[in-house]
Amino acid sequence: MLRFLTAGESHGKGLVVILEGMPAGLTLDFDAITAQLRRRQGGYGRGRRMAIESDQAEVLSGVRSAETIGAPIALLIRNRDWENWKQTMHAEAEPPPDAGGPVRPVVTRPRPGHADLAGVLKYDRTDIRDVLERASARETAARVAAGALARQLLGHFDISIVSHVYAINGVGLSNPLGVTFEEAQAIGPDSALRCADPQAEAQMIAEIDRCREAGDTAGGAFEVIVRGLPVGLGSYVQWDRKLDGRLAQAILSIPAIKGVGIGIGPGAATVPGSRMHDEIVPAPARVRPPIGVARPTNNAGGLEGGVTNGEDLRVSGYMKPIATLMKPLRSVDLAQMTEAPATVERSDVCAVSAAAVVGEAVVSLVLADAFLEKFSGDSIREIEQNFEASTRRLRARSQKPH
Ligand code: EPS
Repeated sequence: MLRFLTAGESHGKGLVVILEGMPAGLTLDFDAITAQLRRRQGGYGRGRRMAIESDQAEVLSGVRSAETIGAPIALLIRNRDWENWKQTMHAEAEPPPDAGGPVRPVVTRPRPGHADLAGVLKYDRTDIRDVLERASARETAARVAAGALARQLLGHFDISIVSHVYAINGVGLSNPLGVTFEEAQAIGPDSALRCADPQAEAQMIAEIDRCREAGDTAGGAFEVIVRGLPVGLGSYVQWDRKLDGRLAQAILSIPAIKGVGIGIGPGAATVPGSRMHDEIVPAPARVRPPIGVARPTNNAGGLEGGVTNGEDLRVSGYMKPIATLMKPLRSVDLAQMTEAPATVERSDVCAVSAAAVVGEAVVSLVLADAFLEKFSGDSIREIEQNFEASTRRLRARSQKPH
């Protein structure tokens, strides 16, 4: 229903995303796209690159007078750093006459943990730069821009997406489910790490400082929480329609993410059924979702059978430490086939808070796709009618028989 492709290198001219399947008639807020891009750029532990970039998405197509027209929406995010990379990254056979920046040497020493080695072997390249430029997490800016549009579609139906970072290198909160939607929503735009608990955040910041001083890097964990989802997105009837599987693919496609959890996540393997499953109790006054029942707990994270059940959706992502270490690990110089320290490039020490924002974006894209599947229509008006009819049906069946 909703699909997208991105293009662009980290130090190329810019990033492009084409999003297809957005219905016509949605009024877009361009400032809200910029706000999401800014959120992704922030966070304690980011490197000097983020001081250079000030990401902004130019809308190239699919929108007229701030309203979607049903056509593919193309967005362009220019790389400000391009000016310093023209000599190295020009597309033409020869550098253009105005080419700025130094001519950078060929990169031949792959970083353990990066796509460097597998990439040069797969694509038969000699310069690792041909790999690292596209494998770079800079690409996630394009996904955040597309995700900001998906978020606006969901927001039209009162669905809200938030996130919080809860651990860095194992330091922080042990149970993300203890953080409520409201607490995650209250995290301000200037928050250093986007953690809901100030004490835990101070410890996490100290851990990043410790890593930076040691020439090391840090990974961590975040959780995305979604409120207001209708019941019945996704399906159990076929493997590729299960919403938990689709969300897992989206989260694992974020660079450096090595694990994903839904609700209690891997903890589900450690508790008996009586402590795992969320009991069902009558909730006659509940307006949304209009199903007449609620759950005192939400270990399932809002999904049962791969279908949304009306509770908050809770999806966590586990990020490995950044692969560029200032104190490099052992590697091999592929030009000489001799032992050599891995390449050291300007990089981040920790980017978990950025990954959380990317997590929100990819979750928004998957949910908007599932939403359009269930309430499908070419225009917002058509989708509204389908959504309202479904809500009426659910409300009617949740009434007590007289
Ligand atoms: C990245 C390395 C750093 C990060 C970059 C991802 O960039 P640079 O090599 O220019 O210092 O800052 O992330 C971004 C540019 C971004 O927008 O998130 C890497 O090697 O993946």
